[in-house]
Amino acid sequence: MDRIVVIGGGGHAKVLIGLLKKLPWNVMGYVDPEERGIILGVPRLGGDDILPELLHTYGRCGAIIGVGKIDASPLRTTLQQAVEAAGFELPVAVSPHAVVNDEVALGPGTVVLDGAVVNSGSETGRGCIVNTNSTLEHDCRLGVNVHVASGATVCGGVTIGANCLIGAGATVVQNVRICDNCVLGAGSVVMQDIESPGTYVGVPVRRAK
Ligand code: JB2
Repeated sequence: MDRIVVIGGGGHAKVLIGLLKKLPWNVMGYVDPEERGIILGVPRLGGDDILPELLHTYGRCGAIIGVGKIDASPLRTTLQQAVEAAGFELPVAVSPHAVVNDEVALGPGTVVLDGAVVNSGSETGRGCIVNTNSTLEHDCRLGVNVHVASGATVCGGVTIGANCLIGAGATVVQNVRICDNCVLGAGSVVMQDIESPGTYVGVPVRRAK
């Protein structure tokens, strides 16, 4: 069983640890600048400065970004690039309770959580989150660090740019294109292309800021 360390110790990390424990990984612990206590039986190993020592000790380790996102921040990508440059492997983690259909390509570090469906022909960039009970329909293209939050529905042929957050329960109708760095509010509905980075809310969406 391969060793893995979780980067971050908050809410998203807790969900990931729960998932990794069902998969053939030995979860060594999590790293976080703050002490978050034992999470589902998994200890804090220290801050990010301990990562080189882990590699030195164990030789081969995976890392997964447990810092989530509720905005268009590129932090997850920065963290992922840092651990990859340090020599950690970046697995894809798919819940045994998710469905990933044919001809799907998931970028390194992407996670697909319980109840999510990724339909045939879709691709994600590096470090995406396809969260609980969300749907990514056929032939979608996600850039790096996109979070499709719980219960969101992305219909067929949609393209979503880097760093976007598709809020919980949001719907993006078929063939729409959303540019980089957009945040879509919970429950919003996108029926037309979005061409400017920003925050969009409502049904159909309007720009909030
Ligand atoms: O540079 C960092 C760093 N920056 C923040 N390195 C490491 N190793 N950890 C970092 N963190 C840590 O991420 C914080 O100290 C904190 O413990 C954790 C963030 O936890 P929080 O619970 O605030 O958010 P989250 O990112 O885990 O979860 C958000 O995104 C998820 C996708 C939440 O809103 C969740 O509800 C959501 N499901």
